[in-house]
Amino acid sequence: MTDDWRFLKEVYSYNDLPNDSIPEFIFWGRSNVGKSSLINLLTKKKIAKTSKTPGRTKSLVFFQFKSSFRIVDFPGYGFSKINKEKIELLDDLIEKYLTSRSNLKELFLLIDSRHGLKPIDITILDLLGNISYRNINLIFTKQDKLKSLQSKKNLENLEKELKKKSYKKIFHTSINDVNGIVILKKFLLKSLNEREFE
Ligand SMILES: Nc1nc2c(ncn2[C@@H]2O[C@H](COP(=O)(O)OP(=O)(O)OP(=O)(O)O)[C@@H](O)[C@H]2O)c(=O)[nH]1
Ligand SMILES: [Mg+2]
Repeated sequence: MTDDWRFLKEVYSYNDLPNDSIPEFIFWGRSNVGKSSLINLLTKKKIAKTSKTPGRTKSLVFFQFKSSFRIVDFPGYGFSKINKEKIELLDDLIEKYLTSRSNLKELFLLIDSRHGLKPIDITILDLLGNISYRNINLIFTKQDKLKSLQSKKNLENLEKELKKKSYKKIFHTSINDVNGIVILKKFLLKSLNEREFE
C-alpha cells in the first residue's frame, strides 16, 4: 500500500542517522541518473524530490515502509552546486555510513544506460571494494532512451567490462517499464524475507 510508505527524515550528520536496526537499502549513483525517480516508482508515490537539473538530492533522505525497512536516497556524485565544505561533510557521512551501518542490506549503484560507466563510477566501485563492501548491485536506468541497436551493443560491452568489477546483480529500469520495477521489488523482498509491499 502506498500509504504504508512515509518520508522519515533527511540526514546531514552521522549522529542524526536513525538509531535502530531496521534494514536499509541505498540508491546511489551520478547526479541525474534517476535515483529519486526510481524510488518514486518503487513506492508508487511521489515521495522523493526529482529534478531535470542535476544535484537535487543534497542529503541522505530516508523513506520507510511500515516498520519493516527503509530506502535511502543518496546525494548524486559527479556534480554539485553545494559548497566544498558541505561536500566534504557529506563525503565523511557517506563513508562512515558505508563502513559502519550494520543494518545496510544492499546498495544499488545506478548507471545511466546511455552514458555507461564513467570514470567517477569506477572510482566509487573501487572505493566500495577498498572498504570491502560486498552487497553492491547495479541498475542501468533510462532504458527507454536507449534507441539504436548500437547503444544496446554498447550496453553489452559495458556489462562485459563490468565483469572485472565485483557486484552481485544487474537490473534494468525505465520510467515506463513496470517489469523492471517488479523484478527489483522481488529482489528487495527476497533479501528481507518479506512477502509483499505494493
Ligand atoms: N526518460 C527517462 N527519464 C528519466 C528516467 N528516470 C529518471 N528520469 C529523469 O531524469 C531526471 C533526473 O531524475 P532524478 O530522479 O531527479 O535523478 P537523481 O539521480 O535523483 O538526481 P540527483 O538528486 O540530482 O542526484 C528527471 O528529469 C527524471 O524525470 C527514465 O527511466 N527515463
Ligand atoms: Mg535525487
